[in-house]
Amino acid sequence: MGFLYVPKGGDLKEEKYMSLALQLAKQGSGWVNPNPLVGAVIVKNGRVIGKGYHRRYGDPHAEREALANCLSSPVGATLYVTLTPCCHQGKTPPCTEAIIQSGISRVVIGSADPNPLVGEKSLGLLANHGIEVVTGVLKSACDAINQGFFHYIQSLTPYVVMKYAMTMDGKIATVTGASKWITGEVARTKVHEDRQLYAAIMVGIGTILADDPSLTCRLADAHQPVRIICDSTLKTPRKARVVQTAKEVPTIIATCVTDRLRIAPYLKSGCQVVTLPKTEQGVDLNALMTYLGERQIDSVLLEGGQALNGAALEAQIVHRVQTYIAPIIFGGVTAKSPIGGRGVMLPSEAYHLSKPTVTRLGGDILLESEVQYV
Ligand code: AOF
Ligand code: ZN
Repeated sequence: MGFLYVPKGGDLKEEKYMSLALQLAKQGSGWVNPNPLVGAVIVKNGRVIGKGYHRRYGDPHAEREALANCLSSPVGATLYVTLTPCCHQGKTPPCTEAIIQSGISRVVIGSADPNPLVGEKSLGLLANHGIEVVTGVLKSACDAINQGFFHYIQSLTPYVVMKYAMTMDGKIATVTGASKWITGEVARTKVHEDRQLYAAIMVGIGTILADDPSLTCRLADAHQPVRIICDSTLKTPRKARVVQTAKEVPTIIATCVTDRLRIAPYLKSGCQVVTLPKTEQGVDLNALMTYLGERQIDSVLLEGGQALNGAALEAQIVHRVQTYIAPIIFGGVTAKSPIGGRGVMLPSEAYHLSKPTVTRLGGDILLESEVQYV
């Protein structure tokens, strides 16, 4: 039996169940990294008999959860799953094995899993056992929730989202450096909610010195991302909030300093310090991304100021930009704009961004787009 490829605008019934699987998948947000978000629904005779999702890193996969939750026998049922079921032995046994053993006769898939251990192998395995396989149902929506995973599993470096809030005249602070607040409450709440979706939040030393932020997600029961501070000359004050709370929330200081005596007090406070090569702009950000990838940090929310944002774009580590725009104007020649660095010389040399989306958040606007490096 072969695979069927469902083009855009497919079967509405199939999409309804996939949509339910997608909603389930999202419930794992923030807890599954560096694994993908995955949801599964088992349907028999037009009734949902089992639901499941990947809850936490290391926990059973969505398919096994859905099978374990089945209210009646899954023999002859259809499994709707947002990502290709795995066929490898990871922290958990292969899902294809569980599916084959369960007697499920049809598997409907959303996204393809780019994990080299999975790929299309699972499709063949299922088909060889007489299971009908359909792929690509609600593919774009299923892909959208795992952009970070797709990038990480192929490059083994984190997916980086650069986020900043600016006025309508493109300023991130006034001429005095004051920046609280630019956007309104609705947008700021979204930023807090979003923080828990990432494995890490990253800022530069400039932000630590100017704002002394705590960089936590203040929602109840939220997953706390690792905090990363790019501080090439190790100027982070020992009294900074991030240092004071380093025993509660993991904190990595990325520096170019090698002097153990200077590093020791930070280690004592509970910070982790990584010494990396230096570039013209400070810490070598590509080396930092490789290091973070090795530590299984699959996604980073870059909440940098002008300097770090500029360096990050120049190092080509940024994959997506989130620009919050507030309908206010600061003016002032020296008031900062979001991206520093050298900048480009000609409009034709601009960084290009694609697939923009616009969301209204209270009185503000969120413009998001993917960076295209040439
Ligand atoms: C699935 N269903 O719910 C998830 C999948 O180390 P493990 O065992 O957790 O395996 C991780 C890999 O399995 C991950 O990189 C991705 O390819 C796949 N995740 N697959 O069938 C799931 N979370
Ligand atoms: Zn699996």
